[in-house]
Amino acid sequence: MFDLPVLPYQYNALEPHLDAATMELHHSKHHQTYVTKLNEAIAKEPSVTDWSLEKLLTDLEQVPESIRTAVRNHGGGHFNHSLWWQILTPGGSTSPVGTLAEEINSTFGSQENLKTQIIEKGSAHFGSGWVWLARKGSALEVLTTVNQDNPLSQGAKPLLGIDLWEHSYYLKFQNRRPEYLETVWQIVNWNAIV
Ligand code: MN3
Repeated sequence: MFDLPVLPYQYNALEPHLDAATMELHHSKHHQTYVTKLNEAIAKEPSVTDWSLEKLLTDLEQVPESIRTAVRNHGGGHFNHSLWWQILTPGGSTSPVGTLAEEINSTFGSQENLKTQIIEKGSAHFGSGWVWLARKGSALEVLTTVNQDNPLSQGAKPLLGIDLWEHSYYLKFQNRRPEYLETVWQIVNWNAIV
């Protein structure tokens, strides 16, 4: 059984960047639905009931076909949103530090260049999905996935993910996805990203 995680802050804590109404709907309705539907799917296949969420997504091709699409969508939704709440913090935190800061500089040239890539790729992504900073082998990369797909299923480890679904920003930003991405960048919790 998977559970909806408790947010590490109040629904209004990310104001004025992300509004309380969006946060409450996103957590208590959207994320809860992913958890509920993931549990319904897992209940049908005892062979995977003791698998961790990471294993379900990493070894997605070994998940029984009868529930694979449900695990992909709702397991992905549960994992992605659990990470999402963790990588945000009121007012943002310090810039990347230590090894990650060095890796970002050597891969992208600067933290500013990483931000530019995230915003460009996130803005250009068609429809719903996520934009990621992920680690594949020893390399960092920026990529997008469709729907609730996760880099784990593509052999990469997600470090930072930004939700591109309209439910994440439409109440406040309407169609202005680049402005939303720029705003999210200001409240990233770099202390949570390793
Ligand atoms: Mn979402």
